[in-house]
Amino acid sequence: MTMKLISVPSAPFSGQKPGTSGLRKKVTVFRQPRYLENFVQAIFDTLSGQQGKTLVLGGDGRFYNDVAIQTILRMAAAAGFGRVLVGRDGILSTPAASAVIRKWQAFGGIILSASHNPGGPDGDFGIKYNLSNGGPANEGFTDAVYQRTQEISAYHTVDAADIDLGRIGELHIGEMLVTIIDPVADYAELLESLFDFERIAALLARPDFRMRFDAMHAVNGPYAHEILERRLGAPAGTVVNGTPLPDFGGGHPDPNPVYAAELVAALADSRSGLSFGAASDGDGDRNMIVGRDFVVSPSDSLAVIAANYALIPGYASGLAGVARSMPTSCAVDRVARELGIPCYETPTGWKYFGSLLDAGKATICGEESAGTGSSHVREKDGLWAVLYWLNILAVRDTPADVIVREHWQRFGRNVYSRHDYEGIDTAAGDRLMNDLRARLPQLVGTLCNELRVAAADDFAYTDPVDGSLSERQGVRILLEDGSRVVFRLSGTGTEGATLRVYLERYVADASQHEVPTQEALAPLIGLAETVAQIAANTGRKGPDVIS
Ligand code: VG1
Ligand code: CO
Repeated sequence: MTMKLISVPSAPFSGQKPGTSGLRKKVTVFRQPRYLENFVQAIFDTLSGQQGKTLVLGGDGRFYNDVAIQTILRMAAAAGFGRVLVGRDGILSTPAASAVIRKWQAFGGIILSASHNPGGPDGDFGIKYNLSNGGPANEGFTDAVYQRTQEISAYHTVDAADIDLGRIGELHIGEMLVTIIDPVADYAELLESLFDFERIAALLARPDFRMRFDAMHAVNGPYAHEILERRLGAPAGTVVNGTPLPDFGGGHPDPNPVYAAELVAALADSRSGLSFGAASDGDGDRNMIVGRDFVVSPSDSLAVIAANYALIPGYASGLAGVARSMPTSCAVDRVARELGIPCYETPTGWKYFGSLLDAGKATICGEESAGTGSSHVREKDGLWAVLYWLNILAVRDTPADVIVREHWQRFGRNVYSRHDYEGIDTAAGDRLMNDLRARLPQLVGTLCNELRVAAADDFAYTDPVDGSLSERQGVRILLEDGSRVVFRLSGTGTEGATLRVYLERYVADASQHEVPTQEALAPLIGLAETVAQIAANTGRKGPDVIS
């Protein structure tokens, strides 16, 4: 059946520039006529060779997901794709989309998500393109898409009605085949191939082990129900907030101590009987690991995961290397040194890990923002991290907090925290960063808040595989004692600017490991204020979120 092609005249919108992870804007912005269409057309115009190929399509189920999916299906038909694999009801978590692209050797994929940002008619929406390796398109591609959005004069679609995505099966839009797939199956099968499910199941069956997984009303609900409760036999009720809602129940689906406070409180209350807690974000790629009265810092989690590779079937043969984003703590560097493997330091954002993973240079990657993952896909993976931890717990028969404390004893503790100032004035954020950049050369060698500055720069990264250069990736102030403070502006927000201040201090002395994090970091917090004049520049007395 051939279908009528329609070209709709359009004109550029300003600001369609992808950030750390795709284009994120308010739903109200995306709902403007031609806004989504322009961006999708710019992606398709930037591609070449998609004729007859397979596209993967799905999203985190947030408000507008359903409308956007139907629009993109019609545009994919007009762009000449031969087939689209779409998750039932338009659902695919970010790591599941990556798994599906890889398994079915698709040409690429479109993921609809604004991740941890709130959803709903007044919330956020987002869209990004992933390449055939299953990973987010690199900067070269996203820059080209942006260029294209600035010169677009029409978008192309076909004359077809919405299709029913509620049932697994095959349909056509014109000549293009639409295959509606179970969003969980391929992903669950992949995780099952990496971890010791029998041993994890035995742990979950123990009367003295009780787990809670908080899906935060976001996309991982169905994944966690299937994997934790059905395949691994965890008792019903292990997964809470497990039904995805278009507005995530009005919350921020961001698994940190502030937005997942309920889970943290439950693990701190001995009457709950819980021994292990975990959560994931809007699109299922971030994770939080909580022991009894103990939130595991994501940077520590990455280090523990790397150090315990030999216990995990999928990794026991060895790690090629590890990689972390620049602001992530150096805890994993110490593990890499001991294992005698390379440790790569990349800019913030998962797209920078892709080339290292593809080239076989790194096996495990992580970010301080609660993202951990491996070469099994090309995205960070929330449930993967949770299963990895469960596998460690099952083999070592040791509570999570003790595992981290023992890790500190062995490697020392990289005390770490991130302070976020959300929704500050954009001009104020830019001014703060520009002032800081201008003063970097003068800072070196000076005594600042009684700490001597050894080096100060704006992080630049040259990809060791393709040689591409990424500049202005965060201002670093490195102190003589090995501590550091990093400043950068978020690239995922949709309102004003968000300033992130990353603080790290290495403490070898085990008798100091239990000093509360913010107390241990107090001199650095003071230094950050002195150097960047945060209060004066932003008008804020303190951070909105401390993680
Ligand atoms: C944040 C995190 C970054 C992460 C990105 C996407 O970016 O800091 O580590 O890769 O979100 O994660 P930014 O630019 O706001 O600091 V997700 O789970 O929002 O796709
Ligand atoms: Co996410």
